[in-house]
Amino acid sequence: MNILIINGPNLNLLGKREPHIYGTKSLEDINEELKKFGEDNGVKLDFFQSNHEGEIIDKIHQADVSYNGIIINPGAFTHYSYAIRDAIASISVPVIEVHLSNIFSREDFRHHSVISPVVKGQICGFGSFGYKLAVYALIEIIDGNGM
Ligand code: CA2
Repeated sequence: MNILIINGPNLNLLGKREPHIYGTKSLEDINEELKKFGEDNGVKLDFFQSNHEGEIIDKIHQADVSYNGIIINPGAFTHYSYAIRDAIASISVPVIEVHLSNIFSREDFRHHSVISPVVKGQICGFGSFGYKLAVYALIEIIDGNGM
């Protein structure tokens, strides 16, 4: 089973600023931990981060033929990128949306996700553990256990 984890803009700065919101781990630390978690659960995880909307869209299109599922934290694109939403809506593989922070306990503009209506589900507020929860959920979905 192959799963792609996509992180959007500014998430390459994790661990460097705003640790009270996003934690102290760098994206490299998180990905390293997730890679091992994937191996322990029989899943090969690949990682992609970009600060550019078009690159994220290209990756989503490519992933439709090369992966069994996608986990995406679209960063601030969550709140306004109809282009990323359309890209997700155009593919067949299941997608799960993850946010490190609880977007509903923050500023009003973060309460709305234009991505949520076109994904299988959203996980937010559990820090980097949310990516592991998403891997568990995708395993259930891909194995056809009725989610
Ligand atoms: O909680 C999340 O995971 C977010 O997707 C993170 C986005 C934010 O715009 C969303 O509303 C919620 C921002 C990521 C910015 O990451 C930084 C990390 C370290 C320092 C500065 C920004």
